[in-house]
Amino acid sequence: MALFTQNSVDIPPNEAESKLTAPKVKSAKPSDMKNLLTDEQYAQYLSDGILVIQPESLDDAFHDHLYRSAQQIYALVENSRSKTAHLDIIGDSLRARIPEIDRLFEDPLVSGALRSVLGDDYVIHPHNFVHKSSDADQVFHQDGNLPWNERGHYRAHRPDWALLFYYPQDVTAENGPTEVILGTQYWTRDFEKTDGTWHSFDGIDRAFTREELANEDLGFRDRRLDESVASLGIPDLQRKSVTVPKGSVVLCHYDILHRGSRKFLGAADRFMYKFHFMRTQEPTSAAWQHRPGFDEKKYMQKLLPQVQPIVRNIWGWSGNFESAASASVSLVELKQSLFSGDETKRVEAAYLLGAMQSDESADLLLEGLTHPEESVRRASCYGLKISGAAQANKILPFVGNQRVSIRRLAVYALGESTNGLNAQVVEVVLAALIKDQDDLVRSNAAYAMGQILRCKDADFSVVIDALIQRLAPGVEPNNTSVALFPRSTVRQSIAYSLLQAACNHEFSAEQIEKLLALTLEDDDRYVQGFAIEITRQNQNLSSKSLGVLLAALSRLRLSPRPAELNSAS
Ligand SMILES: O=C(O)CCC(=O)C(=O)O
Ligand SMILES: [Fe+2]
Repeated sequence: MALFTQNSVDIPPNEAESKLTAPKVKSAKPSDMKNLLTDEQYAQYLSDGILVIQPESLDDAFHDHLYRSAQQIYALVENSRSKTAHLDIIGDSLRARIPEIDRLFEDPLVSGALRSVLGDDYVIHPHNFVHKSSDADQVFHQDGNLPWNERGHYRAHRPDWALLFYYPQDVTAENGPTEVILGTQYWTRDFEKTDGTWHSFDGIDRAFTREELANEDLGFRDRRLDESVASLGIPDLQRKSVTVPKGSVVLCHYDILHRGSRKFLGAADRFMYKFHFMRTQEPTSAAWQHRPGFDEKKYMQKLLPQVQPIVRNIWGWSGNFESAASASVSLVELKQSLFSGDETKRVEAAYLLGAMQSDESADLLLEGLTHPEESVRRASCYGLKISGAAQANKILPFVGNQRVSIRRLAVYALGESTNGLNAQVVEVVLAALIKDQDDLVRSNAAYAMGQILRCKDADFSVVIDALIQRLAPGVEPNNTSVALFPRSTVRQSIAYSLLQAACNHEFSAEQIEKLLALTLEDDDRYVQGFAIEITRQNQNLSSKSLGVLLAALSRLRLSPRPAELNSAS
């Protein structure tokens, strides 16, 4: 199995540099263009939320190796008594255990699709996992926007995130395919509890129990699953079982509703490797293979009708296109849909109102922001987010609202890169991030600041200093241990924000030194992972920083399993 004995030492330096993320190139070379998505594919992705890719550079031997590697990982789990095998063995160390896995991300079609969707300079998130099918079903859910089903921020409708699923074997109806519901990435369920805390998991039916999902009566399970989909109250939803050939990659909008379905008795295990990717740049032009003559209006009519206004808006944002005049629906009708429609109607109305960018439409959305129902407040927030820089100051007073559920949304609505030029917005979001008593306000403020920091035309050194300072021990203590992992949703959001900053602004050598000193000892592995990525993005590495990093590398590196052992098993 000489194929898999390659390790990072053999990789030429220019390739090694691109191992963690896409290469830092600003626009695709002509030879890469053919690997980017076409207009039709990108529009379809924004509508359906899913795209299937057959990597062209990987062969059966690679896929078989990845299949055996997954088997080995699960064999370790089965032989372990650890209650935290998901953290100790399976999660987050896949790239260290199986370094060849990066060849997947370097495949021209995979990287072309990632780049089309997330823009240049996208970055991999430190969380990853390999899932094994079982005879239990999963409920349809959206993955937590922080690992292990925690919550840091409202869901991003724009392609700021992507889920990459890789299947090292054929996926058939028998071995437990992933199932998705097309177009559901723009909708969600309420999560706020009356005591100020929140549900961390976004299953579509919170009453669905583990026992029910493993019930011997398969007909019962199927009926419960149908009921749970119906409970969304959205007509004409299309469920799709993702049966794909061995070696396929499925790129999904991060927030698409999906689930692992049961495997049939006696079927071989089905593995699915999962990785998260993040955008770091505000788009300035289309990152996909855009043809100027493409008739987007005509094509969009073929897409799922409920999501068309959202897709049109995101399309315009992604390509930095002049916004097309939206359909003329009266304010009265839009108000009616926003305040009393179902989730699809609310979100659609919010987008139509936001696209108007007028005082009247923004006032209506602000009224929605204080509505008694969470779903109306949330939809209004998405409308406000796209209402334009001129309306942003109207949102500011709501950051100081008495009701925590309004403050959480108000800070999120301000997370636009155009607001980087509005010193008042920056100041208010930073104050919320530091002073608000509510963890979800602070984490949403940190996330929103991340989007603001994508603005390249302002000096954010004071903000960057303040963010780094928030990572000092004891400032933002751990606030969750969902999945038996003590960590901080707020520190993770701050680290995300700093990564956005690092990809758009130069940090000083002192800022990197301080960041490393504060975070390499952080017991939240994602804060650590982000800190390394932030440092990697930076040119100003002092010898002190290099020393700290190399000391960490010598301490933390996972010793690879000898390749001969892999080929022997
Ligand atoms: O195994 C699968 O197909 C999906 C697993 C999944 O979505 C999850 O565990 O979050
Ligand atoms: Fe999931």
